[in-house]
Amino acid sequence: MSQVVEKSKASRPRKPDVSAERWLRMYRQMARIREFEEKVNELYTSALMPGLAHLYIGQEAVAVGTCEALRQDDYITSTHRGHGHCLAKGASVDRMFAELLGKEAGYCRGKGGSMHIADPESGNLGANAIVGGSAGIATGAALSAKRRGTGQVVACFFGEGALGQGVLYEVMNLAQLWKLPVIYVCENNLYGEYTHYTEVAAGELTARPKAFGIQTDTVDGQRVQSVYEKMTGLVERARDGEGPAFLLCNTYRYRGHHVGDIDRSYYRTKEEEQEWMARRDPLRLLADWLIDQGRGDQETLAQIHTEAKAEIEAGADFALNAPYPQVSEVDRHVYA
Ligand SMILES: Cc1ncc(C[n+]2csc(CCOP(=O)(O)OP(=O)(O)O)c2C)c(N)n1
Repeated sequence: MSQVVEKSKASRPRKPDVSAERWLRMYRQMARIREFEEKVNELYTSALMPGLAHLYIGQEAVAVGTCEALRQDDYITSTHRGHGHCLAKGASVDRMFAELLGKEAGYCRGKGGSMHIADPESGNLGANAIVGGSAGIATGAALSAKRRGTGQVVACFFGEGALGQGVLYEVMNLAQLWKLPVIYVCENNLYGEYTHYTEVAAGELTARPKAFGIQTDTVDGQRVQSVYEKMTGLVERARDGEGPAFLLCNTYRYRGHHVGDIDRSYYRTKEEEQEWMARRDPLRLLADWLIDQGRGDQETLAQIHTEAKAEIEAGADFALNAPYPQVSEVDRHVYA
């Protein structure tokens, strides 16, 4: 048995050999998420969308780098800031917009909204409005995959704010004891609502999973290459039965905590925002690298953006023109 593990470790490539086509696909996915979120903001500010949304703009590389390293039948769990995770795992733009606009064609027939998008077909076990709430679901799914022997891996997304929730420590403990195939993907975008994380989290964030002996790594969450490469290794390791991992992704949300959080001057400066957007933009960083490496050119990248924008516009039009559910089914599919 140990020989098998040794062999798999030895043959595991340090860096995946990634084709230009694959990097361009990641660029496309990030562009789709960016355009989707811009459209959500537009719909909200035009009073066409009910409820609120927590935009993922700025963090695209984390969702895309993670989901690209997964198989179609692997699972993810998501958060209140979940549109990027859902799209990266394969959700349909049409059905997502329909859900956000309360239409029958939505993932929850229009009854869940932005924070309740689940898509079993693409392995998305659901967004979750409860901070830290998906950690138990992700770890349970990993236990199930292990017991069924399917080789599936689970990526559990959460913000650094979720490290204030006790459930994370309960599940990390069991995941390590039982060597479950789950990767805890912590997106540190510096703020939980309107508070810098250093005001509420004592010590190092990575000291927490390390205390359980969990394999822990930190990456630049603005570089999709780093997220993808690190995730690929962690996923292979989990699939080989070597247990859970924790990946801290350092990132930044460009916009407010939610679409209504416009004046942010009381908790962060404009200079800070501009610095991240100008120097640390995930799309820009990948574009520059692709061009530098001769794996893409301006024209191709511009074309990808145009196509992404057209797809998003068509999806929003579909949803705006789609029917609402019948009034008679107001309490159907509603469990609580
Ligand atoms: C259990 C729980 N407590 C409080 C909230 C209110 N709340 C919503 S989002 C949020 C901040 C979460 O910060 P973080 O986990 O870092 O994610 P981010 O919003 O930065 O993506 C809070 C406190 C909640 N939804 N659930």
